[in-house]
Amino acid sequence: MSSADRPALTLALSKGRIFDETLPLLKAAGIEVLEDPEKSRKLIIGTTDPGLQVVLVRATDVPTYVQYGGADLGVTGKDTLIEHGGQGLYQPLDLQIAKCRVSVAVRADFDYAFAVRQGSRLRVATKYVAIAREFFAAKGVHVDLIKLYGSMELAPLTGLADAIVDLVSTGNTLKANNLVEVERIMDISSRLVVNQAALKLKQEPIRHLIDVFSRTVEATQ
Ligand code: PRT
Ligand code: MG
Repeated sequence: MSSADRPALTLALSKGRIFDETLPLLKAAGIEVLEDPEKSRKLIIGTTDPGLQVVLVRATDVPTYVQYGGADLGVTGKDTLIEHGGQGLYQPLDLQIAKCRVSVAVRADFDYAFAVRQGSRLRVATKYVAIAREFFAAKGVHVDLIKLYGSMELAPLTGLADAIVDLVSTGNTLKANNLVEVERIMDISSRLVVNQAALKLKQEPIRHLIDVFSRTVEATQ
């Protein structure tokens, strides 16, 4: 495909809840995605709008794609955005989707309040190192952070860590692993992020999408 044939806008989404919860916003803009990512192996999906295509990337890669212009826009969790740092990204809109919270959790038999009162050094396993570092520093708690890429719930059960910092939505995963939520660090939802250069060069179609999305978000709150 020559660049002249390429759709004007590329939107980066991750499979799963972000993709699923972005669909209604696109629909409100009169746009339908032409393929189901759970069934197709394609990573670039067309839409009913010839001016817009969707690229499927790992959730943690969405900010990176948009930062470097691999995509013009993307939808990403505030958690992922904080860890990325947000460089090169314009963040015009909280889409109020894929909501959850970042929390501290420990084994049900671990006395977290006591450990904190004692000034003990805590071993904390997490994928969210920036969020955890900032939170415990503000609290004046000394921590050794252990970076993990998934299955954080396992860390306190195996003795790898005293506590985890992880996303919680229903709390069922914690409960199933005999963990309890002891602190709520912040509420999370997903944001629209836009490449700063694209915003200047493709102002009209991007502004249009932002407008429709923001009206739809407002109408559903
Ligand atoms: O799964 P993968 O490793 O590919 O990447 P990812 O986990 O980063 O992506 P994905 O699609 O799972 O999450 C994308 C974004 O969705 C996150 O960055 C959050 O902003 C948002 N989100 C909302 C969540 C949840 N809710 C959520 N519940 N992301 C993850 N979870 C996890 C949670 O950590 C727990 O392990 O889902 C599990 C179930 O949660 P409970 O509390 O309902 O049991
Ligand atoms: Mg996941």
